[in-house]
Amino acid sequence: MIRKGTILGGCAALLLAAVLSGAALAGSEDVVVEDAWARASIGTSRPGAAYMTIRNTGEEALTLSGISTDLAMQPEVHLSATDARGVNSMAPAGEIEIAPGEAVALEPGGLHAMLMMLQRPMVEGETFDLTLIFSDGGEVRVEVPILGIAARGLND
Ligand SMILES: [Cu+2]
Repeated sequence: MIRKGTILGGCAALLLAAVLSGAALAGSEDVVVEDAWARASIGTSRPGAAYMTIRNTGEEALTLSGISTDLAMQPEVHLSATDARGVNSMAPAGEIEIAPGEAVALEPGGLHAMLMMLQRPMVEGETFDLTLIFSDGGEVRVEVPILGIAARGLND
């Protein structure tokens, strides 16, 4: 599994701080992932993207700090935006806090799991594993089904 040094370092520092202060860690076991899906790719020259709803059913805020998958060399959570002139762009979303009882939607046109440097084509009908990494050091593995190349959502 590929993890960035900064994320690892951040986790270690956070864990240490939590242990030293005796604070309870917000549990990534409280994470429920719903409706994960991705679109088939044409080969591997363009990045892929995955979408899902990440729900925090716990009592404390959770922070999504990164993602990993062996499907892509450089997986990253991105945020798409359209400016006043109608120009689309996207950028790394950074850390994403999910309040207790709230959910964050990764969906076309907004937040998405960007899968850069695909290691193999994303083939319709197959699945791949994506791991959500939280700032408490917890990880949640998600099995993502790959839909057709023109899919706009799970039921569409
Ligand atoms: Cu992106």
